[in-house]
Amino acid sequence: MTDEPSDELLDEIPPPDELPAGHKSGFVAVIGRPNVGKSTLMNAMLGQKVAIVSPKPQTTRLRQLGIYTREDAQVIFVDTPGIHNPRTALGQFMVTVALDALKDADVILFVADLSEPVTPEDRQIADLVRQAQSQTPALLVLNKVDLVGGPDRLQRQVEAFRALVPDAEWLTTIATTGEGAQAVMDAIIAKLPEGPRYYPADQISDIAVRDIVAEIIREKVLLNLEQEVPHGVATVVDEFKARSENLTYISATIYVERESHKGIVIGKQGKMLKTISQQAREDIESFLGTRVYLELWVKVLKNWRKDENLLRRLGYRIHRDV
Ligand SMILES: Nc1nc2c(ncn2[C@@H]2O[C@H](COP(=O)(O)OP(=O)(O)OP(=O)(O)O)[C@@H](O)[C@H]2O)c(=O)[nH]1
Ligand SMILES: [Mg+2]
Repeated sequence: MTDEPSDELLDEIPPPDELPAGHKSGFVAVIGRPNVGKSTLMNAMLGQKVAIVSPKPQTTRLRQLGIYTREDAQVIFVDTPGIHNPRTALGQFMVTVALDALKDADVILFVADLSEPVTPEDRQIADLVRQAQSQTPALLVLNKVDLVGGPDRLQRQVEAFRALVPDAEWLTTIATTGEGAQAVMDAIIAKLPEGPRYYPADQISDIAVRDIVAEIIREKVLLNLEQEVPHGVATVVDEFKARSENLTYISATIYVERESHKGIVIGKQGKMLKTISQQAREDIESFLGTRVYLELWVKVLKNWRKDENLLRRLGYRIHRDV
């Protein structure tokens, strides 16, 4: 036995120099308008929670990889922020992130919410997908089938969405239960080109552990607070220390845009912050596999969403290889 679990995992999958003939790999851009279930679907296909999820639109802000490795294939999902008409520098950044992922993709996964009527945003995204299709195969995933209603509406909805990208293969899913996720994975692998394993077999994401921790804290803010506040919230982990094998000390800051929002996040006698902290700590503990001592601070950073310098300071940067 070794204390490094990665070694055990690697034992099950052959090393890169012994990949079977015909090994497939590539990048899958997961795109769609906000709140359709892109991150939930990616987590379902990976069988692990890599990306945070919430009922509020514009939950995902950063491009985030979810890496799935099996013996004969490696699928690298690129979860992206929902494509929408941006009103702030943050929104503009998020849409750029999504469009960049589309350019580099080997397969496009266009996710739509089958329970809602087709929106202008769905049409805009469909235009992009159709343009890309001459070079990149696309799959249309019709999610939230459980919320559609009777068979007549189901058929009408499927037809309306299929008409957006008539040449794309389509599938239906319930991302929250994982129904249909395996079929989507199989359809993706069938479309991937042959290629090497780009990432080690035990790597599930490209985002640093402390950034995942910051995202978990932001998820709890999103889940507990009403519409206006969470969209102006950014979270940063300031300190992350293993105090012992079994205890991790984490200090993090929740940035808000206004003084009044600070009071809301803290709540009466600190109650709201306590709830956020408890829920975050539980998730971080199961993610890290250690006990966690979590210290949270709330600070005001006026109008950070409109300020490009502050955006960069908070980690919202476009990464370009060239
Ligand atoms: N009933 C139902 N709810 C779903 C399904 N898939 C996702 N949801 C819910 O829809 C909400 C949005 O899910 P997300 O995965 O955060 O959506 P997203 O497309 O990543 O959203 P952004 O990151 O904001 O672009 C969450 O509350 C999910 O639990 C589904 O198949 N059925
Ligand atoms: Mg998301």
